[in-house]
Order: sequence, then structure tokens, then C-alpha cells
Amino acid sequence: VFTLTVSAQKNEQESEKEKAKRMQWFKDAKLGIFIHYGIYAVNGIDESWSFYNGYINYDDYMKQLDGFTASQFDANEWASIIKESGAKYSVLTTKHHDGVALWNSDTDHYNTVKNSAGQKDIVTPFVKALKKKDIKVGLYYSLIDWSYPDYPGHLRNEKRYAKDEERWNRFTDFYFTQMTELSKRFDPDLYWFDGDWEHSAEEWKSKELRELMLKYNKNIILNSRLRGYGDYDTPEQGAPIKKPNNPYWELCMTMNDSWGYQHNDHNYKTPYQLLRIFVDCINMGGNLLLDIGPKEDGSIPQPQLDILKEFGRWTKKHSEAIYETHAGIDYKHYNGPTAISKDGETLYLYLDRKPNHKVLVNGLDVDISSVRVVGTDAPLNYEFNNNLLSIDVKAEVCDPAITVIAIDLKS
Ligand code: FHN
Repeated sequence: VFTLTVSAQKNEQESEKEKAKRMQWFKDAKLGIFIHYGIYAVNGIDESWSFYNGYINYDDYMKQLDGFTASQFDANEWASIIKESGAKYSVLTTKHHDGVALWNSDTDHYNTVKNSAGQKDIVTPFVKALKKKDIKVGLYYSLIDWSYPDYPGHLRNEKRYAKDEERWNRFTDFYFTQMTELSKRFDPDLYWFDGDWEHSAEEWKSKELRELMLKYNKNIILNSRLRGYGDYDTPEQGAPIKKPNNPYWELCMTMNDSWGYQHNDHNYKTPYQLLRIFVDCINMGGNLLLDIGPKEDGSIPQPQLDILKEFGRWTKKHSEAIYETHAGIDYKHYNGPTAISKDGETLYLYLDRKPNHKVLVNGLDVDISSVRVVGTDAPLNYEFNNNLLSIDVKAEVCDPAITVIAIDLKS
């Protein structure tokens, strides 16, 4: 049996075993869909950063509220598309750094219901639709709020780190209120914080926030962008992918070069490239959180739909080699990504290209019962001598993207 040691992070409140239990669905999920949806889709420009970096002035940026209709937004359709892709969870930007909430917040601040042309609440139907389809609900929330008057240095050329305790406390009260609303109204499975770099854990009151979120849902999962008070790491795209030390992690990644919808960005990775990255995450025991950026009207751009469709085809065919698997074996045994089934009885090899030679795995000290192609169950001819496994993989049994070979052990 291939064994694997998963050591959970130490946590004062709960044992490693309890944490492992709370994190189980996340660990097993492997694929999530990230959604950057907001008023920035109206002009098709960078989410929040476009005014922060001076590409557009703040007032013009906020004028996008007048163009944000969400007229084609259909949460059930989104949920179906997400489900079909094979994703087990989805994370929606309920509020990006621009401060515009996508739900009808009672706080005195921008939201799409009170302030946008379409007057739509996006979060309520989104959460409902996901829950109906048994997809775990993740809510992204930006700690930074470059629109909130009490957020230091938001727009008034004040010093960004200027200390003013009274104002800061007003801001943290405000953001705790919004977080409480999200918990009470939506009871999500996961929170995805962002923007923690502007302040310390103490300033964000991360510890108190964590406690508050756990009070509303003792099974809630928090990402790591809370300055040390999260459960799992969220490295951002970049090559090569570096496996974090935390056993719980997810790589977040764009399909093109933008998180939100940008009409000028046609620089899409191919489905094959994205699947290859997905497989790298699986190999390292992590998840992929693949991002889409819907248009202002709520429709998902065609190239993004095409990618999700190909993910759906591939994940459906290879589900046994994806969900609930553990990280694979060392590259010194097999020169490519691998994964191990939950029961430790099957080793999966992901084949990058149609091989023009035998597939070799060395140093396997096990008894093999069969070698087959996942999704077809075509048995493969192999030789296994002196711990060296040599598999004959004919082109006709290969998947158009990534082929998966299962090596079943004798139990
Ligand atoms: O600034 C944001 C960015 O716009 C985007 O939301 C990404 C997604 O991970 N997070 C921030 C940068 O780390």
C-alpha cells in the first residue's frame, strides 16, 4: 500500500484530527471555480486596480455602476456550468478592493442592489443555486476597501498607513458587520480573504474575525490571507508551481491574463495547458481554483465556457484519478505527475503526451494486479521485473488531452 503522511497544521483550539475532519471536503475537492464579477466588467478593465493605478480616475471607475445591469445573470445556469466542469466548490467575489458589495448589505456603503443600474443582488441567488446543486459555497471578501471613507488613505491622498485609531475602529466595525451579514445570510462553507498585505493581523483583528466566523459556522474554512489565521494556503499563479508547506492548499489561476472580464484580453491558455496545471496540483496534493470573469450582463465569455466544457469532459472520464486522491510519488520513480487513490491501492500516472516509447516506473516495491487506462478500462500489457515496470501504451487508447494509467496493487 502506498502510504502518505498528512500532518495538519497545529491549532490551539482543535486537534490535528479535528482539523483534518473539518478540511476533508476541501482536501478531496481538487477543483474549484473562482469568479471575479463586479462593476469592472462594464468597461472591461482591471478589477479595482485600474483606479488605484491611475488608469482611470475614481469617479469614472465608479460610473460603471450605471452600466452594471447583470441583465443576463442566471445563477442556476452558472451553477450548472460549474457542476458540469467537475468543480466541487466555487468562490465568488462578494466585494473586491473597490468596495462594491454584490449583496444588499445594510451597511451604508456601495452595493449593486442600491447603487447599480440593474439593482441586482448577485450573492443570494448564487449561494442558493450552488447549494441546490451540492456545490460548496466560497465567498471572496477583500479586507482592503479603497472606497470606504474610514479606510486609511483610500482616495484622499492621505498617507496609506496613517494612524487614526478612531477611524480605523470605525472601519473594522464596518467590515465585521459585513462579514456577520455574509455569515448570517449565506452560511457559506469557505471564506476567501484577500488584500491582507496592507495591514497587520493585529490591525485587521484577524484572530477576532476568525473566532467570529467559527462562531457562526464551526465547520467554516478560511483561506490563509488573514495573516496567520487561515486554514489553507492560496498561492497565486506563477511558474513553476511551488507546493506550500501547508498540507491544505489551492493554486488560484486565471484562464487568460485577467481575473475579471477584459474585452481586450484574448491571451487564453489552452485547455490542455490548464489541465496540465490541474494535474500538477493533484500530483502535489492540492486543488486548482480556476478563475472565470463574467461579462457585465452576467454571461460567461465563450472561450471560458469552452475551457470549462473540456474540463468537464476530462474530469468526468477520469474522476477516480482526481477526487479524494492523495499526492503522488516522487519524480525519481516516474518522470511525470502521479496520484494515489484514497485507499492506497492504486497509483495513477498522468501521461503528458502520447508516448512514443514504453512508459517506465522504477523502484516500485509492490505486487501489481493490473494496469489499465482510466475511463476506458482497456487493460494494458506490461512487464514488471526487478521493481521496474514497463507499460506498453498504444496511441489508440490515449486521451486527446491527458491520458491516465491506473496501476492496481494486489491487496
Ligand atoms: O488584487 C487582487 C487581484 O485583483 C485578484 O483578486 C487576486 C486573486 O487572487 N487577488 C489579489 C492579488 O493577490
